[in-house]
Amino acid sequence: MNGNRTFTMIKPTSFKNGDGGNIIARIIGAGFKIIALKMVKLTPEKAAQFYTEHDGKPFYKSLCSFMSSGPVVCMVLEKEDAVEAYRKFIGATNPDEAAEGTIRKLYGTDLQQNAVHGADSDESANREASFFFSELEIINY
Ligand code: IDP
Ligand code: MG
Repeated sequence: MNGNRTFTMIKPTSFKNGDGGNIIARIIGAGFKIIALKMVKLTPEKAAQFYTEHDGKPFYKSLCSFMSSGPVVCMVLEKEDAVEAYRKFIGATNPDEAAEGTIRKLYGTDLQQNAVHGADSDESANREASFFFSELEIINY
């Protein structure tokens, strides 16, 4: 059975551009319940820790530098089959390949600045939620 929680971040450029509010409104409109939310500015080291699975890939350093270039908005979301539903909602990694109406298609500008992060498995969702939030900060309705 799939879990009902996922983790997401609004990436620095989308927040800087003023798209944060619209993205959050769309997330809520699509039926995801926000059960944790905070804004943080990562250091390059913290970003590297968060994206450790990509260590060694050609885009790793640039990704960590980008993700620490400004504030990100972190959220834990609840919905049935949350991870899969959210990945579908945000669209493909590359905004050019993302389906019409998805967050990355609407707000992403290139492969790196693709508007939002979305966890890729229940295991990642749990790890990523714990990376940013304590138990007290995740609301149990
Ligand atoms: P995902 O965000 O759809 O799960 P991942 O493959 O996990 O995609 O990559 C993490 C992030 O790294 C992407 O969201 C994107 O910002 C960036 N990224 C992935 N592949 C490339 C690339 O080939 N060039 C530049 N940035 C990339
Ligand atoms: Mg990923």
